[in-house]
Amino acid sequence: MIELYFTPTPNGHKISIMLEEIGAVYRLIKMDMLKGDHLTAQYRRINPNARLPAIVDHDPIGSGLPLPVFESGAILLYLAEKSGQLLPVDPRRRTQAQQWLMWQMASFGPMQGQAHHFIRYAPEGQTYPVERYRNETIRLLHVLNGRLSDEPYLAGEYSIADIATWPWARAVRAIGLALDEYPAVSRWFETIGNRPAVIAGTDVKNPANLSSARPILTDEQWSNLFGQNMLSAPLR
Ligand SMILES: N[C@@H](CCC(=O)N[C@@H](CS)C(=O)NCC(=O)O)C(=O)O
Repeated sequence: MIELYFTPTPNGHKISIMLEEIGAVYRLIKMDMLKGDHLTAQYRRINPNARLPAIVDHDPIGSGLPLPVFESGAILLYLAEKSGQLLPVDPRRRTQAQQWLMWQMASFGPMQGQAHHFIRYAPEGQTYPVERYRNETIRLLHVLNGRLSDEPYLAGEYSIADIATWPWARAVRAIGLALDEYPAVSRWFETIGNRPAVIAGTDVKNPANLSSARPILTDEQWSNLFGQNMLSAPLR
């Protein structure tokens, strides 16, 4: 059995989709970031970086003690290796899947994540970071559209690279961008969105908030999301 420490964000949905795709037996543990569930000493033993998602596999690859895994890209690679699914066998395709997974983890997710932060959460009026990260997200959507104009999926066949990227493509609407302007992305987005495992991993069990409205947070909620000064505290 796998425990999934989860919040319904793009990074969380990568893993709920993957677990549904491979037919894993899992228990979803809902974490409330606004309450600081991810900052507790108990959770930081699973993910010392105090971010979501993370998993604990109680029947791990290679047997032995329960295995915690954090970083959504590492979790996808782990589950692909364990299940023997969704990472191409062909070495060229496998490298492409890993390459696009790293692209999502290093660029499409983090740059867009900063765009969400400055557009929806940070004090208003900061035009430089808003433009910087929105433009970078637009540039990355063009990169994605180029790749998907040449191939049906990022590694030619459906893989963990698509699972990592799809929830972030879905999230662009919350920062005022539309996929219609990227025809190859739109085609790919719709095809993947119709997969039963993707529907089960997202809208049915764990709906995301894709609204572009600015959330109103209390000081405590803000501190739990962005303050993070307790990270310097020792584990108890
Ligand atoms: N690179 C990490 C990013 C994880 C991440 O930033 N998760 C967000 C939720 S999507 C989070 O935990 N935010 C809480 C915070 O920043 O305190 C991954 O892909 O797992």
